Amino acid sequence: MGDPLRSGIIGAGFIGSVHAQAVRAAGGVVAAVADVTPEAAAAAAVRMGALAAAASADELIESADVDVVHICTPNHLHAVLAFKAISAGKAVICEKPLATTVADAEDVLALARQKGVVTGVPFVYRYYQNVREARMRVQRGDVGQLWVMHGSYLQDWLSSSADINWRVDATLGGSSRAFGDIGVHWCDVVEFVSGHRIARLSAQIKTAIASRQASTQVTTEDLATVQFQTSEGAIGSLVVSQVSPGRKNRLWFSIDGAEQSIAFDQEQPETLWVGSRAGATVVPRGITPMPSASPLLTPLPPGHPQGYQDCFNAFVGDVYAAVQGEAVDGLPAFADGLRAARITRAVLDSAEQGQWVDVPEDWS
Ligand code: SOE
Repeated sequence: MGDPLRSGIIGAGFIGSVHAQAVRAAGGVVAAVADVTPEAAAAAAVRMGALAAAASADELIESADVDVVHICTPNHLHAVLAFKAISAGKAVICEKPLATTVADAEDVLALARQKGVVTGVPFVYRYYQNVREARMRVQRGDVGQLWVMHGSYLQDWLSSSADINWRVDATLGGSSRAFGDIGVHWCDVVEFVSGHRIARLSAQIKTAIASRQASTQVTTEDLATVQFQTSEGAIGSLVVSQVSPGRKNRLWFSIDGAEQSIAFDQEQPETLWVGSRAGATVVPRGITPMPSASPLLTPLPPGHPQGYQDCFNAFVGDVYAAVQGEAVDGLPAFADGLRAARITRAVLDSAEQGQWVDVPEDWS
């Protein structure tokens, strides 16, 4: 084992702290934190247990003490900071969306490939052990020919007009909010499990709450519904909402095929539902041996619940393993960030034009 990797975290909100814990779980060191002001960074460094506070994001990126840059800022800064970090030769973990436009996401991915740096985008729902179990079962052929994939991703933290967040403002969050923030997670995990690609879609979007607190007219959507076709011949549908009272972080999907249906609920991740004509089984996490799976995916024995932070830890562990030259299966990287940007663009275009839209295929 070499020296521990040293991370620099830009942005010290809720998700920045999740990254800091994951860095430590991966055996790394939180070397520096940057935030909106040097004072905020100094306070965050204490709170997050970082070795130093950087005066600015630029200083952190240029620091010789930082190997991996974690971008945890509001969305409009993602691409510009990723560009700088890649140019400085750093490995980069960038929160989603990788960029608020497809063109920027393409440019950032192209530069990362040119410079040969390791990248990651935290589509962390891939790291639930039962998501890997579902993927293995689909790959093994248990589900048979896949016919339909359906589900939803529902939250309620923006369901009152008193709720406000920078994501609501398109200049900070990007032109899509509910779909760009959480709909892309659903698409990523369902494509990951099924192996299918969303090829065409028809979407509608709605801003349920037109003004929030003193904020002027809200332009970003609270709701999206999407129906789609995959390039492998299945069909599907998805409901996305950040205004569904009582739904906290309910990502749920079902993939139904000729032999079985298989369903996963992010809020009940210890079990996987597997149905057939003969009956249904609730499969506990961790009972199927998966010899090739990384130990990061199985942090604790069955019956000791795996949670969101565990998934994040496993994701960062995979990025750090890749930086150290290990081959990693299923790591969500900048190509997946570009894929999400393209699907988001297609959703907005379809909703605006009132027609079906193709999603560009390339996601290699
Ligand atoms: C807020 O909607 C949020 O924190 C997202 O940004 C995350 O990606 C999602 O995992 C949980 O909800």
